[in-house]
Amino acid sequence: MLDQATFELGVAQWDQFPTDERSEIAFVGRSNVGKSSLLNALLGRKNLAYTSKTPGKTQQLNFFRVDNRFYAVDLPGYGYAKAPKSARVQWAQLQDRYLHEREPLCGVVQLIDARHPPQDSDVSLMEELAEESVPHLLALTKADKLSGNGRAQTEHRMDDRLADLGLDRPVVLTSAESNRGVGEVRRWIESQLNG
Ligand SMILES: Nc1nc2c(ncn2[C@@H]2O[C@H](COP(=O)(O)OP(=O)(O)OP(=O)(O)O)[C@@H](O)[C@H]2O)c(=O)[nH]1
Ligand SMILES: [Mg+2]
Repeated sequence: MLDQATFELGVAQWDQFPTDERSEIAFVGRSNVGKSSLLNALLGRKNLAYTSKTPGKTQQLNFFRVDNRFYAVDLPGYGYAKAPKSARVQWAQLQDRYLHEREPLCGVVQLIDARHPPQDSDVSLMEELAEESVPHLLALTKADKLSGNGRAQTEHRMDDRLADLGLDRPVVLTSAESNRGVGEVRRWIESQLNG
């Protein structure tokens, strides 16, 4: 389960997506939230997806073929003010279209930094995903940076926010450093693939 992973291709525009109809699980979230790191942790690999301290590392939709069974798709982060505006607009449009129209997409893992309340851009993505029927998991990242109290607070805060929005979504506290929550996210992915 989630054993063999290889980089398949990077996609910068709509006509470059794979055509083999394997299921896809997408990883979305603000720039620097830890998408590429969580993906590596899930796949048990150190550096399959490139990570960086500097936001804006992932600049295209990167497809990783897992167990010859599905694609894990690492998306460029949103909310990164330093990238050229034209590039940001292009990523945003491609991400929107991908999340709304892509047939093989069978699950979206949305990452939010556990240390901060969800930002406006996080909430708008939550609302946008709610318009689609695609299953949606919230992964709160970098939980290793919080105390036990902080972790409990962040979970409550997310539950309250979801209740305000009238949404019911699974929430997992994760850390790519300590591997907290990684098994739980893996199981969620498995159940979307089997469902
Ligand atoms: N302490 C801690 N740091 C983390 C964790 N996950 C990621 N980081 C750090 O956060 C920074 C950004 O991680 P990335 O995985 O590159 O983030 P990303 O969301 O893919 O970023 P973009 O590709 O720029 O959108 C890196 O310095 C990581 O080492 C975590 O669970 N705990
Ligand atoms: Mg990345």
